[in-house]
Amino acid sequence: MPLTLNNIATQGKHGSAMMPIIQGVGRAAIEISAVLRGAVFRGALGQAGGENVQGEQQQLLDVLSDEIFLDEMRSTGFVCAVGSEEQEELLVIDEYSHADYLVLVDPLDGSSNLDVDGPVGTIFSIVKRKTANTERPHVSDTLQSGREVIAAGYVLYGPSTMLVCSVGEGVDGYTFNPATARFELSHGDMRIPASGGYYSVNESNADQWLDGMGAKLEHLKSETGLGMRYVGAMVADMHRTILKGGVFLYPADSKNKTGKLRLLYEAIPMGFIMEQAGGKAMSSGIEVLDIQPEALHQRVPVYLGAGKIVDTLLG
Ligand code: P6P
Repeated sequence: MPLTLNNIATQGKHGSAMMPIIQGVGRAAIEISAVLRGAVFRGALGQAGGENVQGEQQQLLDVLSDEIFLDEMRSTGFVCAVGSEEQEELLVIDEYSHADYLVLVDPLDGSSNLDVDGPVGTIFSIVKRKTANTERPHVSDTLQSGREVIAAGYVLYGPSTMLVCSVGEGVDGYTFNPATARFELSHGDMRIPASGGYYSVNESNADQWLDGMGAKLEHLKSETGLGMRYVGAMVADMHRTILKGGVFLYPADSKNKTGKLRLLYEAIPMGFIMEQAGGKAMSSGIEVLDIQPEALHQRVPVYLGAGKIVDTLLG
């Protein structure tokens, strides 16, 4: 009998509390996957016409994925608020504003890949509120370092739909099985290889990188001979890095002086997963999970991969 997301309840001291929320993520993933696969027939590809809080062109599917995710978090009954890449402010779930947990989410990561049928993903992390349950959840509840994350993970919408997650007891990958209409354990105890794999970066930015990253990357390439792969969707690049080895990086550059990727719903959840998979998660001179967040949509540079390779890169 294959293990399903119910397996999460057996993992560590947080598993039983996290299972219903991650099952909600799984329901959202199934709905989003179905929407993505039929989007072209409903004219749902393309831009929504507005910009998100990041100043990026919102895709129609960004908006729809955000709505689906929020609705499934509401249906768990255990989530009091959601911080989303697509929403400027914290979204309080009024009917459950007394609940214990908040979820940070990038509902549709890499959505610029959609109109070329490339892989995209959902990235999430779960934290316990700091405010009393009798109070209204506040954005300060989300400003917790990665060391306080209870669970995190991602969904990869590729040839198959995978949900990869951790409650602090290692990393497990579940693949959606169309025959049974549920996620089933397919990649138990995912661990990043210590050597080999690829370096993964948008190298077209190299002449704009800060912190001497151009020379550092050339040093890594000469020391390791690693090949390069880059999809342009963090979830896909990170998933390959965990399975095949290497390093994913997005340095600060002259356009994005504090980095492009968002701390709360990209760097921290992916850093949590990378550390749980035996890898290293660095930002500028500090481990990602040690950064004290100051704002919901704060950006940071990231260097995520096998420990020795990250150390060779950063020196
Ligand atoms: P670039 C997608 O927009 C995203 O937030 C990540 O998923 C991805 O790693 C990165 O930005 C890609 O950025 O500048 O290479 O297109």
